[in-house]
This record gives sequence, structure tokens and C-alpha cells, in this order.
Amino acid sequence: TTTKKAAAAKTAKKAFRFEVGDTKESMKASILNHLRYTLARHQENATKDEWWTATCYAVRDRLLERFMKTQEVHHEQKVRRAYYLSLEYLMGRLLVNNLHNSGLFDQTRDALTDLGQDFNEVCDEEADMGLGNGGLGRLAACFLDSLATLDLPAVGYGIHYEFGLFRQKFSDGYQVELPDNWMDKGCPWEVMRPNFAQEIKLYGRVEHQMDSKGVFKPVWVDTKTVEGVPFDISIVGYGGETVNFLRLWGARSSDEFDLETFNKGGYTEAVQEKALSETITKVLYPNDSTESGKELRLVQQYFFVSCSLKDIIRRFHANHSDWSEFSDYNALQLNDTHPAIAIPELMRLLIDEYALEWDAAWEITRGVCNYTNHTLLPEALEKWSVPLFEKVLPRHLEIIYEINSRFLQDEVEAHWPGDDAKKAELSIIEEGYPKMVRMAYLSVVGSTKVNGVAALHTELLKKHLFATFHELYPNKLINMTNGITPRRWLLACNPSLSALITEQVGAEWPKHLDQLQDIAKLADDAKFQERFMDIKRANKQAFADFVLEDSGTVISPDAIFDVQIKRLHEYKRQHLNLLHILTLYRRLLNDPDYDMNPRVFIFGAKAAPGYALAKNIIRAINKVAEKVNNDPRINDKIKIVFPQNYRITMAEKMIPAADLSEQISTAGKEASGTGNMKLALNGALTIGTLDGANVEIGEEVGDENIFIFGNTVEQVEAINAKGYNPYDYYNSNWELKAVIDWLRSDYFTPGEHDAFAPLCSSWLEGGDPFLCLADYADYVRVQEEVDKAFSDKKRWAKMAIMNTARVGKFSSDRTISQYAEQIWHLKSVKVGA
Ligand code: GL9
Repeated sequence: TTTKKAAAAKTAKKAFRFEVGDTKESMKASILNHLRYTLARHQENATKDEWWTATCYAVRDRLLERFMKTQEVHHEQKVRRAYYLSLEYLMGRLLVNNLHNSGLFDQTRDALTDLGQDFNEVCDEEADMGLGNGGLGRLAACFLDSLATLDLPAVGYGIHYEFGLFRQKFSDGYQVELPDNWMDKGCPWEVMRPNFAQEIKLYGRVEHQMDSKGVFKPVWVDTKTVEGVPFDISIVGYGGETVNFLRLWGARSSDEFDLETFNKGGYTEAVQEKALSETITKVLYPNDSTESGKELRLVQQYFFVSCSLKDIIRRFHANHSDWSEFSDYNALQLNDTHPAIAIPELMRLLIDEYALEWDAAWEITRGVCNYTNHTLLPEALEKWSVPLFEKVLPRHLEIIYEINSRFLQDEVEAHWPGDDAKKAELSIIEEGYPKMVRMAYLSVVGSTKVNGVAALHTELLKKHLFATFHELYPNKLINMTNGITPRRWLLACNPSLSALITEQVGAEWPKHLDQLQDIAKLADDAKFQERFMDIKRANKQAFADFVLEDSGTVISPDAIFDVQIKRLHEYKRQHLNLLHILTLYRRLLNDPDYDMNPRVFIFGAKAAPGYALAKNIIRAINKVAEKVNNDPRINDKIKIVFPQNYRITMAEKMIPAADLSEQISTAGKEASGTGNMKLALNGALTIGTLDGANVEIGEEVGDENIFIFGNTVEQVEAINAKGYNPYDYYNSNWELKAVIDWLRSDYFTPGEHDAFAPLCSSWLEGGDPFLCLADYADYVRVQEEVDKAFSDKKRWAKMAIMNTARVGKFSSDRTISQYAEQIWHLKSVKVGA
């Protein structure tokens, strides 16, 4: 092993750009230099957060060096680029990942240690960059990592929110939301670039004015103006070759805006209005897959899309003058419909500002735009009322009407002559009071490719949501199964397992995750099993230490760590998990000798602040936890831990410690899931429904290494078609009835009645829309199988190893290669020395 280790270390070294130049000493010098000349501090009295800031600046210097080189090469070679447009990026912390990707990890850790600092404590100073809600935002962050790693020329565009996703606290079990002031220590990673600011227009009205040739042209007048200032964050690929960037726009009131108000109102009003335009980028909307139709949200979307498109056009014009070349050099990806306004905005820019004809503009627009759908939930499909559109973006509404009328005439009429029902069905404008703009339909009509995020999800898109569009455009809809970056979700978050893997397969696996297959041959090897499970145990112990410190709850690393971490949503069924917990608790109270392995149920979840039922579920879990954790009768057989404020950084502690991964959504509801991939990669076994990417995880790891339960999509459809009645299950399963009735009593909230009435009635009177009761019995049955499997230590170890070994497919490098090949037609560009 020693020679193997040495060889692995050697290959690892060769892979890195910076390794050659930077040593512990050069990092020390650089950190001290920033401490003195950026932060004006003496080494002796610098605080932890100042050490952190100085270290980030030292690393940033090196990233910027490489960034300048990358951009220079991209510019000189006039490369084709991909632009990822997303309202959300859930980046988490950046220091440790930047160190790993750039190959500066060891030197920097040793430099800080030499300087008398605890490396981990310094890293812990960093606030999460939580500019996203959940899976969709984290996917965008993983994609940026893979784009740079694969040397693909790409830019991410988004919003520089002053406040990211709220901080969560629990008070008497209730969720309380607090502002997330993520920049209170500054953000050393970003570079503000006022010289690349863009001005955008809003509100006003459209006048049709005659031009010099006597032709009537639409002119958008009486608008308000807002300025977008870019903040750039370097994105270093693994190996440090390519450094791309994420450009986030912050809103500033423009001078023109001030002056107009100033003339009307006076000084204080002008300053007030100045503050008003800056509210555009104040806060991330905390909704997980629901759209509230708020004006400010539409303004946010337009603001960042318009700034980004103007920036893209500016960059195009630096190298090209002919619009016919635009689609040769640019590919746009719309992350959900949130940036769908890019379609009419690009049309407006081309026609109104650059005087192109409609047909030419449409060919360009449709040629560059592509759209990713992330959900089938009807409440998540964005629709904006026509009156709101008219008020905020009157010119865009005109353009959307024109797109729609041409689409219905030239495409729908041509395909289904005389069929008015088809036109009403596919119309971008939904009739009603008020009329609504269907952003998903606009996105399909205005894109070259539309993709789902897992095989099953894409099939369901073809069958349901976009069935008629699929008839009209048979080649437009394709699948791009999601992925995760192995750099953050294994290399950085699970260093011991990473070292074990590197010892076996060499150091290239973070770039070639399929190589993990090589550990499958060791799945039966007793020695390897022991080492693998020792690492799991140490990770569980580390998490147990965190829980003790965080909440005072003692948990044992010998118990099954049963983990459900994701946004709180009925379709994800944390309340089904709760029914199982109550079932075990009840069995233990009825029979103190009830045979089961001790289990720790671990939750991490935020509920959208306006989602009352989700908040009721959080309180129910917390209140059941209070009772269970303090009940001496059950001998610590069950513990429930639900740490406050689940976020990327907490996921990085929980995932390496998990034995069991709960992926229990109602079949057909979870588009993909990505936590499922992270947990499997770290050796957790999945208990899950045949939903989203669980299906593909099962195909990879094999039926014998996953616990599948519950109704399938077809069975769910059949149950609903027949008319689902949850009482059929409630009345025929006495144990199920007992646990629901128990939760309805005031057992868990003594003296407080009906605390969980919303939850309990959703299961019964509410019709149980997500079929918890229909899946309950099978879930409990398969959980018993899980328990049995865990008792057989060798069997469990083998299954866990097989999971890690066989999930290479779910690297976001694979996903991004597919986007690059099939959607963007994008080639890697070697930046060189
Ligand atoms: C989501 C889907 O619900 C997930 O199943 C999917 O894995 C991700 C990424 O494709 O997208 N769509 C969606 O709106 N969210 C998702 O997680 N919600 C949030 O990001 C909060």
C-alpha cells in the first residue's frame, strides 16, 4: 500500500496547476500580506474571521491569475460559450472547495498551522453563500464546478441577493425565520465591476412612433431605469486549469432615475426612491416550487435577464459584428422558467435596439435558448397575469402576443388545421379573468431543446405536461439526468473515505467518477469492509459530537443513522417518515423487548414561510422528538434529531455520517432529487419509491443494494383514477389508525389540543393527496427489512460499498458532458500554461 499511496500522490500532484508555484511559505507570505495591507491588522491581534478573510484573498489572488489567463484564451480563440441563467445558486462555502480544486489545499492548511491557526476553525468562519432554495439552486452550483473542470467556456448569471435563504430557528418546535446576512463579514471572493454595469428599463408604456422612413415602430417610453452592477466570483475547475466565473447582478438606482423623481418630488423622496430600486436584489424568494405571482419577483427575473443578455451581446460584439453569427457563438440555458423572459427580451433587443426583422430575430432567439424543466407540480408552473405584465413589461407583452399568434398560425394550424381546441390548449396565453402568460409554454416554443432532469421525469413530461408539444416537436424534448460534483460531495466533505478510495483506485477518481467501480471487487473483502465501516463510524461519531454540542442530545454511532434532508414538502413525505417513527415508538412502549436496532432519525429541512402545513409537520417532528428523546422507557432505541438551519454546510456533515437515505416521495412527484445521489455516493443505502432518479440509482447499484417500496407511478395513477379514499387504509390497519389518533391527541403537546390538526386532517378529511396512507404498510414492512439487513454487519458493509462503487454515473461531469454535446454543441478549450 505504501508504494500505491506514493504513486497515487504523484499522479495527484501532476494534475494540479498551482502545485508547482505555490508552497507553504508562499501561502504564508501571501496571507500575512493580506492581513497587513488589505485588512490593516497585526498578526498578533488578528481575529479568526480576519485570518479567514486574509486566507480567502490569498487564494483569490491565485484564482484571478488563472481567471485572467482563461478569459484571455477564450477571447483570443473566439470560443463558443454556454451561458447558464439561474435565479438561484446554492454555493455553500467556497474556501475548502477552491483549495481542493486549485491544488492549494495542503500548502494552505500547513501555512495556517505554521501561523498558529487551527485550519478547520478558520474555515468554519465562512458563512454559506445560500442564494438558492434547494435542489435547483444546488444543481446550478454543481454545474458551474463541472463546467470549469471540463474546461468548457461558460458563464453563470444570477442575482447578487443581499439576503439569501432565511436562517431557521425553532422555538417551542415552531419554525421561525430570521434574515440571512451572509455578507456581514464581507465576501472576499467577489470582485465588483462597476465598469461593466448595465442599465435596464421597467414599467412605462409602448408608443407606436413613425420613423424617418414613415414606418411605425414601437417605442417603450416613460420607463423607470435601474442599474445592474456585476459581482464576479471565480469558479475554478478541479485541477486548476480553467477558471470561469459566476456573474451576479446587484441593483443600484441610476442617476436618471434619481433626477426624474428629484424633479417631481424633491430631495428626500428621491433618496427614498433610490432605496426602492435597490430593493430589487434585496432578498431571495424562499419558495420551494410554488409561484406566488408577486410583482417584485417578475422584476427580479427581468432585471437579471436583461443585464445578462446585454452583457452577452457586449461580449459578442467584442469579437463579431454579424448577427447571423450570434447562434454560432452563444448557447443559453434557462434554469427552469425563472429566466424565461430572456426569450421576449432577446427579441426586443434584436428588433427594437438592433433593428433586425422579426424572422431573423426569432431564428436567433430560438436558436440559442434552451430550457430545463425541474418539476411537474402544477403549483410550481409559473404564470404571470397579463395585467401585471402590461404594467411592468408592456413591450414584452406585445412581443409575447406576437410570438403566440405566429406560433398558433404557422405551427399549430399547420400541424392541426382547423383545430381550435388545440390552439386553446397550446396557447401561451391562458384565457380567463385575468388572462395569464404561461411561462413554461413560452419556454418550449422559444427553445431549441427542452430537457427533463431524470429519465422518469422526462417520460412523464412527454406523457403529461408537454404531451401535445411533444407531438408537435418530436425531437425537442430530451433527458439530462441530474448529477452532483464529486469534489464537494465526496472529496471535500468525506476526506477519510476519499483517502481510502484514492489508495485503491488512484487519485483520478474526482475527475472520472466511474473509476469507483474498482472498489466493487473489494465489497466482500473483510479487511476493506472493516476500513470502510470504520470510516463511516468515525463520521457518525463526528456528527454525534456536533449534535451534542448543538442541542445537548446524545446519540450513539452504533445506531442506524436514518437521514431525511431536503426541503419540507408534502410530496417529499417527511410525514410518512414520522408515521414510521411513531409506529416504532408505539411498538416499543407496548413491548419493551421489541427487537430492533437502535435508530437515530435525522432531519434537516426548511419550510417555505407561507406553507402552513409544512410548518405544522416541522412542529410535529420537533414535539415527537422532545417526547421520544426524553422517554426512559424505550432505552434510547429511538432518537430524533432535527438541527436548526439545515444548509449546504450541514449537509456536508450529515451525508458522510448517513447509513440510510430516505427518498420517499410519492411516485411521479420528485423530478429527480440530488440528495439521493450524494448519500449513495457516501455509502448510505436508499429506502425509496420508484420516483425521480431513484429509479436510475436502483439500476446502477442493483436491486439487492437498495430498498424499494410503495406504489409506482402507474399504481398511483390507477389509485387516483379509481378515487382514492385514505379512510380505507385508516380503518383497515389498526396500527396506522392508532398512530394517527395518537398524534391527534395531546400526548405530544400536553394541555395543548389540536396542535397537529392540520397534519392529521390532511391525511383524512383532506384526502391525503400524497398517498401516505396507501404507502404506509409497505414502507413499514421494508423498514423492517432495513433493520434486518443492518443486523448483518457484513451484508450491510457490502451493500454500502456497492453503493459508493456504482454511482459514478451521477457525477455532474457526466451530466454537463451531455449538455455540452447534445444541447450546447460546446467543445472544451485547453487554457494551457
Ligand atoms: C427541483 C426538483 O424538485 C428536484 O427533484 C430536482 O432534483 C431539482 C434539480 O433538478 O429541481 N425543482 C424545484 O423546483 N426544486 C427542486 O429541487 N426546488 C428547489 O430547488 C427548492
